[in-house]
Amino acid sequence: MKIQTLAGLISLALISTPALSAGADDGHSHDELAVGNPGKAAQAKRTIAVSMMETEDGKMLFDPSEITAAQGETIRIVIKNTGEVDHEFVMDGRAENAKHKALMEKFPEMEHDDPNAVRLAPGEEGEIVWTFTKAGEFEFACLIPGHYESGMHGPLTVASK
Ligand SMILES: [Cu+2]
Repeated sequence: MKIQTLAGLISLALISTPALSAGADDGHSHDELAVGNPGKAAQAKRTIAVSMMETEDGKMLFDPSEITAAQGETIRIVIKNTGEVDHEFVMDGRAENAKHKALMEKFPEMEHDDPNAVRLAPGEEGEIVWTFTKAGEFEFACLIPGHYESGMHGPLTVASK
């Protein structure tokens, strides 16, 4: 069985738990995440370039190491894997990332196609256009097993209007 989305996997794995994201039970589409929604490229007035890499001393990093957005802002995030192993960029709440990370450890082969995430092979580039609809403290991370612990996470702050 191939599970296409994280939401699908979570619903299978955690049927009895309450909704994971704030958007799940408040009348919005279930695709809406606490961190916001996919945005329209035409509305993006700012681009943030993010690199993902390993260092010679065994760390794994994002550059920049933190991201700040304004509530309501649409940003084009261009992500490049300049390292030598696969990496991913996932934006979510810290608790949601921790759950997702635990699932990745349990199901290392899991494939997902979530709008708030991109997985890239070495040398690849991808992008996410995102509208940060809600203010708060979120996180971007690589949830491939071992990478978070090696340094691949950073704060994503959405400042209220
Ligand atoms: Cu990684």
